[in-house]
Amino acid sequence: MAFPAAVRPALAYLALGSNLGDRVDYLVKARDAIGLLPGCAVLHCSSLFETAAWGSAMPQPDYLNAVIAVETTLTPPQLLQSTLQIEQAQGRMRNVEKNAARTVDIDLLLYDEIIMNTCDLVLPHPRMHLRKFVLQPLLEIAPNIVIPERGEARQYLTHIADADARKLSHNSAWS
Ligand code: PH2
Ligand code: MG
Ligand code: MG
Repeated sequence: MAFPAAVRPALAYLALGSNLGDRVDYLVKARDAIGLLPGCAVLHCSSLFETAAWGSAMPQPDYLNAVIAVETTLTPPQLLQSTLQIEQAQGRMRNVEKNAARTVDIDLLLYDEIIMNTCDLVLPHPRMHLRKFVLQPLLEIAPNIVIPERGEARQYLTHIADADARKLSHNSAWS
């Protein structure tokens, strides 16, 4: 009897951020919703890191940021669509100004070693190596991670002038 080939899951890294409302609650709900997607399992969660809002002309509340490692059989576009739906379900407003404060933001950083560049999705995330709020949590759960076509993620940390993200030690389980 012939069996269909097993689908080898991919390993994706996703960045989560929130700087509005109950930030921990939004991040926990986002992570849990990602874990409930078909063919997805959350393998690792970084600590929560508190970070100054980057890239906004007006003052904004600080962010909580984290990175999670997700095993998935969804394709990159399917995973993107699913994360956009989760953001929307959690009250994320789009079509406001760039870098506006948000209840929750879910960004695809890496998907195996895939390199892609479409109008909806660029992998690896084109700015991930420039942001401490991404690299610090990512390196906590994947210290040797390599960014395709860029090299070891850890080498980029030393070049970034942003203030360090502050790791929240009392909240490593996020609850
Ligand atoms: N996300 C942004 C813009 N600025 N700043 C911090 N500290 N953390 C973020 O996640 C963040 C940001 C756009 O997605
Ligand atoms: Mg973002
Ligand atoms: Mg985003």
